[in-house]
Amino acid sequence: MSIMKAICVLKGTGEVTGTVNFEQNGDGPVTVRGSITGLTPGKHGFHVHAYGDNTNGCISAGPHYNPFGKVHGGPNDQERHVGDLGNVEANGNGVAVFEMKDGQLSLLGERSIIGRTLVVHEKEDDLGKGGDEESTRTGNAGSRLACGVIGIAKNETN
Ligand SMILES: [Cu+2]
Ligand SMILES: [Zn+2]
Repeated sequence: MSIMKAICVLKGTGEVTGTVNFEQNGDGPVTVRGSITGLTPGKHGFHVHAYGDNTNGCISAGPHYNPFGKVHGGPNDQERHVGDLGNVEANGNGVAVFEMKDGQLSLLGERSIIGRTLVVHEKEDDLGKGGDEESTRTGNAGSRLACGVIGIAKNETN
């Protein structure tokens, strides 16, 4: 089995910065580990967005990555965008340290997330359960605080 690794450095127009590492063994689930600083305490929506375009900042990354034409959801839902990673939670100092394992992300093949944009949001993602139309598209996660294009990281085989 080969291990594929990817990395993303998050930056925005404000204080929020972070680094996120991705790792996939063969075609298994992707482990996502990272830390983000400069957040307000509490939960913040966290997604892979469709495009690796930051021309006009994080907004150019487009909507959540959704190759199967599904409705927005949470990471543990069947009905979700591939890019829906739920929330990261910042402590009282505004620091979020997290590790998650996701079975829908891939670093390989035609639905690889490499070259797409990772975004952390202003507000909590309601995971599609907010009861309004925006909830089924974005989870009402608000503005995009910081983002970065997911790139190939150094590993054993490259
Ligand atoms: Cu997002
Ligand atoms: Zn979504």
